Amino acid sequence: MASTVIKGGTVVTADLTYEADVKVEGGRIVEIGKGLSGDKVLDATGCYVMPGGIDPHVHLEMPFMGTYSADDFESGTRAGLAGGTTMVVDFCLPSPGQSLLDALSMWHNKTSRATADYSFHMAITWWGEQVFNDMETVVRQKGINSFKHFMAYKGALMVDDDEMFSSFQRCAELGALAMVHAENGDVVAQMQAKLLAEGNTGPEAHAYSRPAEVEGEAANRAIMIADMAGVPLYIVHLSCEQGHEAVRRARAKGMRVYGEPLIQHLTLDEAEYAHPDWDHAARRVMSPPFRNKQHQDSLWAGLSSGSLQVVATDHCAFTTAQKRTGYGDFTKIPNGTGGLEDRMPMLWTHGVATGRLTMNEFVAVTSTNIAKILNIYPKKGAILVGADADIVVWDPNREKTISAASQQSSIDYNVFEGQHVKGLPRFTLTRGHVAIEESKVSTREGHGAFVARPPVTAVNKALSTWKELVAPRKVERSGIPVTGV
Ligand code: DUC
Ligand code: ZN
Ligand code: ZN
Ligand code: ZN
Repeated sequence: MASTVIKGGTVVTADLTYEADVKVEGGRIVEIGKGLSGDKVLDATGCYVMPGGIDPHVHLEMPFMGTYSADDFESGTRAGLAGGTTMVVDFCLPSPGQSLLDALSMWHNKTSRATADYSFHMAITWWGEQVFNDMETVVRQKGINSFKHFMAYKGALMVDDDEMFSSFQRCAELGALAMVHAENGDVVAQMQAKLLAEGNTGPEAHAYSRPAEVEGEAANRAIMIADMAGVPLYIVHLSCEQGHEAVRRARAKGMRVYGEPLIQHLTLDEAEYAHPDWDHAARRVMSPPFRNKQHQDSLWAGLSSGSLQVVATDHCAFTTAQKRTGYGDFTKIPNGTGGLEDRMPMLWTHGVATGRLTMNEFVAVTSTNIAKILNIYPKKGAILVGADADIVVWDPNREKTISAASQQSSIDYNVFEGQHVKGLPRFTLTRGHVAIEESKVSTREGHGAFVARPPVTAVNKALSTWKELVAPRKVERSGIPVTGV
């Protein structure tokens, strides 16, 4: 079997920085040390050799708001690789009444051209005995250990508290992680109606309809419900101070609660929606919306202090033509922005180069932390002998200006257009295959494989002792209350 040696670089992991060569064979790391030789040599002089990024939050070819997100598993994973991301986790969304297993085979059918590894979270979009039963099969036989719940998108994907509590308890029994999109969908729906009635039809009204309080309330509610169910909770696209505070408080009490900011919320703000060009503003419509600097500072602080663990993208790209279907009614603008190619260069530029994050923290929040949370460490997220050779050779001096004209994503714009980034992959390897070499893209369609994730055993027990206390606390009484005393 031919071997490849990544030579002369500095290995950077979530906890160590050291000089070493890394030898890859058969898709795995087989040796780490000085002076290694192999059939092929990749020059990593001046570069950092890091675990490939994992983006745990993407929507590829997803049916949503009357259309499909524009990047599929081919263009999406290719965009990821170009930016140093070697694995993505997509969301399988059953339609109401559909079995989880049916939906899962539909999702697997989309992946034949994936160029990098992928996995799925399962969404709970309705509740019933079949869902309850399917969840066990999904965890025990299908390699999926996480279930996402939409607290927003009323009348479509949203579940209510009753359904969410049932599902959370089932997750706890099965050793699965509960995930939430935390926004109060009832409040959003009222605000949308009110804004439209007052003649606010433009994309700025999208942001007005989803203030930070809507997210903070839902995050707090989900955390309390997760605690009562005894399940670890992961809050996707956490965008505001209120949500972050809720996570911080829960963690301080001993709960396993995780928060995932997006690179978009860290680097773009609400002023985008005030842009005079309708297209410009609509292209940035996503949920939750971009926020102000106070929220951004809170998210950055969470990443450096460890109260927030993961940076993702929620990559859900729509073309300008798709966005325009919402002209005249902001509630019909397909929600979503891209970011797969730009997450790591933007985070490096705005995080590491500015001193907000160390290189090791960069690796932790782009790869290692989520590999641990999703129970795929150290197959993924590690530079260790035996780990998959998903590696990015990061050149801190390579620079570019982000532009739709040169991106991999199939949409016609980029929300980071014009941003200058310094810090880019020199090479990206997906299980040993060199998919990116400087600007040359040599991805292989179909190379990507499904990554199965075994159940986890962690539970939240900090506050949820109520379950054990119910029986012994029952008070026996005789007689019936007398009224009118
Ligand atoms: N938010 C988005 O902006 N797009 C996809 C789904 C979501 O929650
Ligand atoms: Zn969401
Ligand atoms: Zn513009
Ligand atoms: Zn999403």
